[in-house]
Amino acid sequence: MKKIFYKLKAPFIFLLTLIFTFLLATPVSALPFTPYAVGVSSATNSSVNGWSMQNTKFVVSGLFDGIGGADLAAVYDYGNNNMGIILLPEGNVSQARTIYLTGAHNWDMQKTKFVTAGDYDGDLISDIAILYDYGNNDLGIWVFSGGVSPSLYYKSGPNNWNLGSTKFVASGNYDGGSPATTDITVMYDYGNNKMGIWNFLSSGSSFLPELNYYSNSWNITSTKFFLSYDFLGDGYNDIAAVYDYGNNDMAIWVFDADPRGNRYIPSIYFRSGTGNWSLKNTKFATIGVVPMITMVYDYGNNNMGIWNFYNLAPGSFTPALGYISGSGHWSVENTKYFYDGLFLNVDSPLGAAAFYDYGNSTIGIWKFSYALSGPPL
Ligand SMILES: [Ca+2]
Ligand SMILES: [Ca+2]
Ligand SMILES: [Ca+2]
Repeated sequence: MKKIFYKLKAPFIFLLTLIFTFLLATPVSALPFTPYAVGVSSATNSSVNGWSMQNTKFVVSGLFDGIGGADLAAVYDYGNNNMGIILLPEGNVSQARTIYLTGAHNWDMQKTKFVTAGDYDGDLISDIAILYDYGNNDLGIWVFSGGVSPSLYYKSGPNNWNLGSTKFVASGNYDGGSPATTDITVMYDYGNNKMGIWNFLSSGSSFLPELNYYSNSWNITSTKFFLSYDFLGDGYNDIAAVYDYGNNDMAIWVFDADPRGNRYIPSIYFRSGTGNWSLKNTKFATIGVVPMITMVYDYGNNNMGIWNFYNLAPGSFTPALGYISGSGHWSVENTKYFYDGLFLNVDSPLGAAAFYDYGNSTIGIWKFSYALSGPPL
């Protein structure tokens, strides 16, 4: 199946580009992404001896082994309450190895609610943070640093934190500081359109929660994506929230981090207008290093598009189609995770990676190398 991806014909792509340009009334520049596969696992050739997508509960990206480019890491359910972390160096399936196992009866996968990655202890190697539900509204945040035992950075205590009301979690350095420790930012639903953005500020060994934004007119069920990035380039990670106004009208809000004022200042950077963007068809949104927000769009008929929203000027995003597979070439439904930027490609430091489920215990990691100049197709 994978070979069909190489058979895309340029005129076909050009025609599709024209069609979608017309349909979306959005500017389309050159197509800067070229996909290639870096590994496909199977029961016979994978070092992890087969791969169950069903047991893959979370996948995060980061610089986990300190070598080369960014890696992927999967939080994997081995059964019997045994949780493992599998490292995929630079996304290479053939080099996948389990780097941590809790051991049987030591970890309840059902209570593992959110997984995110960042450098929480400031040693320049990415760590994995897991938000764990102890029941009775008692939240624990465990940090797994490379090669060492996990450490409980935070525990709210009973009746202090409802994980059911915790809707989005992202990692980013909200407050700057030295060493630069990554903090965890969450969007919390207080009900009745009341929303709060909390930061769990990292000291390097613990988290201190702080409420930095509160709104009584924000509908969390209309919020589709929540991303952390320093859009304004002042050293403090801002938040982008992708919001559905209905009637295929989408907006990207940016919450400008102002840690010296213990607050965020929100504004709309992009709004598609009615009939121009379906968030139901938008499966992933991620951050690029250009800087940009990248979204994976399902056109139906196994036709997948990658859109880049470039943050070229303060206060705005400019959308451009980065890649389109063509009908019958890519199932968005089978695409389970998608990551952008973060040096995922060693040979091309800007790119994206998709975690693709072929069924029958076979996964593929597809990379999209990014070229700033010239269309490769
Ligand atoms: Ca670290
Ligand atoms: Ca910090
Ligand atoms: Ca900022």
